[in-house]
Amino acid sequence: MSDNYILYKTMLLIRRFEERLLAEFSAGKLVGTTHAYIGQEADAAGIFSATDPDDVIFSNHRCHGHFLAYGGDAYRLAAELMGKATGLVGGRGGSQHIQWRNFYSNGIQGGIVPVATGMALAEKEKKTDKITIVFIGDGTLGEGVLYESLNIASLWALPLLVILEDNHYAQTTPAEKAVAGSMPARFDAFGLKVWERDTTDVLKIQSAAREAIQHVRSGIGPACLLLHTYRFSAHSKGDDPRSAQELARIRQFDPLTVHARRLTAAELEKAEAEVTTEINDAFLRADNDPFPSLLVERQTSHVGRSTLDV
Ligand SMILES: Cc1ncc(C[n+]2csc(CCOP(=O)(O)OP(=O)(O)O)c2C)c(N)n1
Ligand SMILES: [Mg+2]
Repeated sequence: MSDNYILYKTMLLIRRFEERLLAEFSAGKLVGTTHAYIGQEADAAGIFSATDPDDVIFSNHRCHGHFLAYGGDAYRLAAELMGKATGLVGGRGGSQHIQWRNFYSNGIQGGIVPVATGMALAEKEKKTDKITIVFIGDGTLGEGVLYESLNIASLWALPLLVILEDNHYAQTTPAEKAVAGSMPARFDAFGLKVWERDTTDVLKIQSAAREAIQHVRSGIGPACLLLHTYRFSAHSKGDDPRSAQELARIRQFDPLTVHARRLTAAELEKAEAEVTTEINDAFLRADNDPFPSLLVERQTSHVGRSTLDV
């Protein structure tokens, strides 16, 4: 299989997973809310084609695309989103709080950045060559803890790569109403080298990611990969202030269409068939799985035991 095919299939898997997820949400099958990655697929596919399997990943509330591109299992993710016992974290984390191998996500904006910085310090102390990658959005540039973390990461030359996905909105607030000055200057001020790309072409993102990752892995210090992108769906469910014209305009940058030109018709058909089977199997299996038992948890937890003893 060619690299172009793998990149396309990764993006298609994310797209079809998220489309199915939105349908399942509307059918009342999901627990909690969900944030779809539709439109941003080239970021995840490009970045994770450039990482090492042992690198440590911290994702945010919009984590499904990152997780699938990391190599995560669509079935275990679907089960988690449905609150099933077979989910990634036993059905307790839902859409925003998942963990598998070296992949962690957290829904508190910016909250995961100091944790990622600490993980980068740990790996440096252990003298591994793992780097730590943390994903944030443009709206998270307003969180002060980001800058405390950048300061320490730079002073201590930590192997931390901050990936800023600027999709131009934080929920319903356009970035120009929330972010003063220049985005790259905020990282430059702390001495981080910045790779900035305004593209939905997965190959361009892959090559920028390779450079930024190589820089961080070499031990020079932290860096930032700033990717301007577009999200096509609402922030979570139904909260979308954008006009039909704006949505039509950004749809022209669909990363799947951009990359599809590099594949044959037979390859496109094959990718679609394989992904459809994988998604159907994942959701069908997850739907049939049991919910976790609350009773078992009460009897085995400390609080549960003392309550029962009283
Ligand atoms: C500390 C904190 N404040 C508010 C929220 C609610 N919230 C969830 S996502 C979001 C917008 C995030 O925007 P951005 O960082 O640009 O990421 P995007 O959703 O665009 O991917 C907000 C306000 C939160 N999760 N955490
Ligand atoms: Mg945003």
